[in-house]
Amino acid sequence: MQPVNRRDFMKSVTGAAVIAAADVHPNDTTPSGPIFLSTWVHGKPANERAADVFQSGGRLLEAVEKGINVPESDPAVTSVGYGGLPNAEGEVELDAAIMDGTRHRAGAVASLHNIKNPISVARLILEKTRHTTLAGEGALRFALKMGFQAEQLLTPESLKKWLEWKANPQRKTFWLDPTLHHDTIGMVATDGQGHVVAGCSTSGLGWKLPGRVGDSPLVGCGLYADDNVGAASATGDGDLMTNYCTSISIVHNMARGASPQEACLELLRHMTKTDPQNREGGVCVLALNTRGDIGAASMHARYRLKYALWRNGESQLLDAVALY
Ligand code: SD4
Repeated sequence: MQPVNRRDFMKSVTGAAVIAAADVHPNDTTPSGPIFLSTWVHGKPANERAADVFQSGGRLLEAVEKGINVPESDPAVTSVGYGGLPNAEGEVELDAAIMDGTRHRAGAVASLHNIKNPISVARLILEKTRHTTLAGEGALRFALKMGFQAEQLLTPESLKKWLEWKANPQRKTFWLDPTLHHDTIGMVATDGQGHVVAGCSTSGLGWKLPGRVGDSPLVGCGLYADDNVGAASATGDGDLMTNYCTSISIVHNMARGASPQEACLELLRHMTKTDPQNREGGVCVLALNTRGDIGAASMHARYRLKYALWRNGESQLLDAVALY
């Protein structure tokens, strides 16, 4: 277990307090205007596309879907959709979900093959069926029925990385090579009028066991949205985070009165209280409430979330607070 550096700890806690304080607007009921908040660097073009769709008259759900389609369709993003790193057998398996905070309903796909925009399939499950989650072959057959085209999702680049991994006798299994970028897109959004949506899409952990499902498509884990409170999403080690139902826990913390920033930190503190080894975990979360206050936090600074914020026509990349 890594010793906690007191100076860093104080710095991160002070930073958290400053942001938390900045996010609290007592008695302020002014609508915030639309806000799009997404994980990692690829969240910025995703937010910008989502804002465009919303400002052109699209529904918030559609805006989040179309925003997430941007990294899904980009072969340079090796952690989402087309070009995502494959499982241990060289097959790309995608997880995604989208949740509407008004209807309190989600659509999700797990272990979906050969379809590059899983968030769009998830949205159709939400809109067209009574189900919430479809997995594997059934999810693929549903997508084909809905008119999606099956395609090869391995790119020359991701195939090369998989072949290199396979050829390495010292290869790490079931977890990432730390030199690889592997970052889910999680997006939370509000229309500024009290409605929230959350979406999440990923190729999961590179070289995962076939059939492994992470936190991203699980309602309450990778994402959660409730118009009574707000929305949250998570990125990082889904095998760890699933056991803490991270996103619903954050939304419940907000329901009890915490600001989004404090709600994120409370979840991280709870994780380290139940198991101090979780201080080493790759855990990053973000959240917003229906008033438009936002929060973002990482468990530690070695895996610090860079997140994208679109608000008032301004698109930014920011560093999340790290607890350790
Ligand atoms: C998973 N949570 O499948 C995802 C991976 C991720 O940044 O978010 N990586 O476990």
